[in-house]
Amino acid sequence: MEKNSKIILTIENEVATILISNPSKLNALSYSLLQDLEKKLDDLKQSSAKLIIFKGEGSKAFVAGADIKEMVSFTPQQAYEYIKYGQKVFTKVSKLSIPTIAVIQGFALGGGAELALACDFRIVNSDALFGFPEVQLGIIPGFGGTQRLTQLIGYSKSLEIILTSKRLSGEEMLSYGIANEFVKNGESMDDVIDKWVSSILKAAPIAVKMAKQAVQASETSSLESGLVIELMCETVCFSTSDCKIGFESFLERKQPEFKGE
Ligand code: DAK
Repeated sequence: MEKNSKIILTIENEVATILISNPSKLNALSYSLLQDLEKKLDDLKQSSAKLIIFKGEGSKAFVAGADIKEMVSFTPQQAYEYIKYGQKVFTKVSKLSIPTIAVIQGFALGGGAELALACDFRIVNSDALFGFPEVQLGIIPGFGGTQRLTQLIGYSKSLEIILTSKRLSGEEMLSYGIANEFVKNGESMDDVIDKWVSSILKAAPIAVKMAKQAVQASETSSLESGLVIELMCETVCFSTSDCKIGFESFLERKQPEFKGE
């Protein structure tokens, strides 16, 4: 493990965990922390990980936003560069070829909410508090929040959350369609995560990547182009050994053991 790194990457049983570890500032994101995050994302490309979990250190916060102390003295030019860089890193998160899950306990505010939105799935507990305080600071969400939240839940609900700076509880995140799963009091977050992990790891790895790529194409393509991308992704799947294994296992009534090729 690197000394003084605030982004801790571990890989175990094909599952990578990225821990944002800046607890004295409720895991706030500084510029150097974003650089470290980008480096860890690049390292992951060479790894055997099939799924990535993003977590914040401690139970009080996932990430309480961009580091306000750092931003306070930014000139407009520095703000522009910082936003561009933050958008680039979060786009890297969203474009990872393998599935990503944000586990939210405590605050996910501003840049923290945006990091969670750059992930594919959000699992939250009853302590989760999600929101965009930016307009109360005289700014707007700058790391993709205005776009990703709107793509996820639609114009009016997204604008409501951004203009009112309301904090959504875990249960409300579920009802707004922001969370995929709400872990009730008394339920184990680890058990819920294990369930997600084991069902995704059971699937054919190349099919998982192709499915993610095809679904993502729907956000940026016309239906016509999206269907072409789906066709190409499906054709890739049909060329894999795992496709044969999947079909044969079904016909032989046994569990497939995929090889990832
Ligand atoms: N930045 C820096 N430090 C933070 C922080 C943050 N976002 N959030 C918390 N901390 C620090 C606090 O300053 C405090 O440090 P010390 O005073 O102990 O040194 C420590 O974490 C513990 O926080 P509190 O004492 O405040 O803890 P409480 O439980 O009382 O309150 C809180 C928790 C999350 C409600 C509160 O800390 C809070 O309101 N924090 C700020 C949340 C926030 O506004 N987040 C959004 C930040 S804006 C852009 C770039 C990016 C973006 C936009 C534009 N440009 C370059 C222009 C994105 C913007 C954001 O994310």
